[in-house]
Amino acid sequence: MKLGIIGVTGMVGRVMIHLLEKRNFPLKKLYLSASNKSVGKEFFFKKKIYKVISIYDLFLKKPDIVLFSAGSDISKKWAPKFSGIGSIVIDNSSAWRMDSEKKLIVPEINASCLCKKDKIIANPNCSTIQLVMVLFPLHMKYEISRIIISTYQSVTGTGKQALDQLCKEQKGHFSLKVYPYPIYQNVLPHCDQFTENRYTIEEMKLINETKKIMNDYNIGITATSVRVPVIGGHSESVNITFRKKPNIDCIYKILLKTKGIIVQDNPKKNIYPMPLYAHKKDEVFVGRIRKDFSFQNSINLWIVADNLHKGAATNAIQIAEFLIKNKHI
Ligand code: 2RA
Repeated sequence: MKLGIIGVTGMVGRVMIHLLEKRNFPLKKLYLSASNKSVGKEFFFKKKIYKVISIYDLFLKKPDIVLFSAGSDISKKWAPKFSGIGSIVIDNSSAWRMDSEKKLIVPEINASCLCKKDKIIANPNCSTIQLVMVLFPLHMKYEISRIIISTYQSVTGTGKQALDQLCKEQKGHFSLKVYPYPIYQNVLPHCDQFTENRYTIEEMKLINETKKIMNDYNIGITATSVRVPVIGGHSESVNITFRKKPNIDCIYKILLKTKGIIVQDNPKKNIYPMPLYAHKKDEVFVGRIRKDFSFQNSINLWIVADNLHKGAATNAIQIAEFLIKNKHI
C-alpha cells in the first residue's frame, strides 16, 4: 500500500502519522506532504526519517490512498486530480461532505455503503463523529425524532494557532490571533463563522452531517457550539427524544456493547467522561445517561472524544483500513 498524507504538519496530520505507526497500518511506502513552506521538514515514522514533499511530488508518486487534512481549498483543487489517477482520497475537510455524490463515512455506522467507484470519501466534522457514534445505535432501537445539542469544544479543533493563543494567555500575554476574544478563562458561544441564519457553520455541520450519516432527514436537530479553554477533546450535552419509549437500562446495554464506545457512568463514584481523560484516546466516551423527566420519551447524556483522534485522524484511518480489509484497493 502506498499512502500519502497531505497536511502532515497540522495537528491532525501529526496524529495521523502517530496512529499509522501505532495501528501497524500495512504500508509499502509512506509519503508526507504539506505546503511548499514545509517541504524538507523531517518526521519520524518507525524510527526512520521522512522528509516532507510537495503535493505535486506526491501526485507524481501515484499513491493508492491519500489522507487529506489541509483544508477545503486544497481538497477542492487536488482531490479530483488524485482520484483521476486512481488514488482513493479520504478527505478530512468540509469540501465534499455535503456533496450528494460523495459518501460521508463513520466506519462503525455506514462504511458498508462504500463501493469501489468511491474515489473521494468524506470524513465528517469532529463534533459530528462523536455524536453519531452514540446516536446511531439508539436510533436503530428507538427511532430518534429530535436532538438538542450543546457542545464544549477544544481549542485544538481550531488548530495550532488557537492552542498557542490559549497557552500565551495562560502566561498573561494577550495578543489575539484566532478568536475575537480571549479564550483563557472564557467561553465563546461561537465556533467557526456565523451564517445568514444566525447559526454558525459548526452548528450547521452538526445538523446536516448527522442527518446524512444516519440517512434520516426527518430528525429534528438543533445545536449550539461553544469553544472552551480545553485541549483534550470536545464534550457534548445531548437531549434526545425518541418515537418509541426508551428504557435507560436497555440504553446502557446497547452502548456498552457498541464497538468504539466506552460507557463511563457511575454518579455514586463521580464517574463520567471528561476531556482530560479522553485526550489521545481513539474511543468515544459516554455518561450521565438519564431520563429527561420534563418531556416524554426523552433522555439526556454527555459525550466526550478527542477531536483529533476519533473526530479526525482515527476515523480517516479506520476508513482506509476498511477499504483494505474489504479489498476496495
Ligand atoms: C472545530 N469542528 O472544533 C472544528 C474542527 N474540525 O472547530
